[in-house]
Amino acid sequence: MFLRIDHVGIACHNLEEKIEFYESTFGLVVVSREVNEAQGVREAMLHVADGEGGTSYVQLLEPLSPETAVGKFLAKRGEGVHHIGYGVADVSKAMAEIAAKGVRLIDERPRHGSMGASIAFLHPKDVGGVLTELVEAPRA
Ligand code: V0V
Ligand code: CO
Repeated sequence: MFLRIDHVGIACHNLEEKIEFYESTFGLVVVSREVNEAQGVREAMLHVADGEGGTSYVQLLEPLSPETAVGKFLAKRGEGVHHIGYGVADVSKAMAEIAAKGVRLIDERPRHGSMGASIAFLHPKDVGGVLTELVEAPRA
């Protein structure tokens, strides 16, 4: 079902500081910066590697306010890994297949994600405590 790990989402208080850390420590390069009002985040995608199944990134996430998903996460747990995003060929099809196995979908239909992707989240309580995102990259 999954083509690759598309990205690992990491919650942080200060996006610019974290970008600087990932650039200077690991030599990663920012390929996209966006504000996603619907998801309540300011985010950056840093390129990690290109594989057979596509490209993998680190996604750094700063909340737009304390009431957002990432804002609440930071208050409860502090900075760290927030979610795993898996690449899929068809997000609607993957949602239907996964829902049929009894895993709760947070999103009833796909949402707009980073760099033109279609995304959907699965509830962490049904995935062993891991917030899980499905990512369908736009057609090249
Ligand atoms: C919350 N919980 C988590 C979690 N966030 N567990 C694992 N990983 C996380 N990231 C746990 C939390 O500890 C609670 O467990 C329980 O879920 C309910 O959490 P809550 O703080 O009361 O918050 P809720 O229920 O209001 O919201 C939680 C959910 C929410 C997961 C439903 O964060 C959500 O809808 N997330 C999906 C959207 C999102 O995260 N967007 C930001 C990334 P206990 O304490 O009761 O045991 S946007 C993105 O990735 C983009 C744009 C992209 O990739 O392109
Ligand atoms: Co994400």
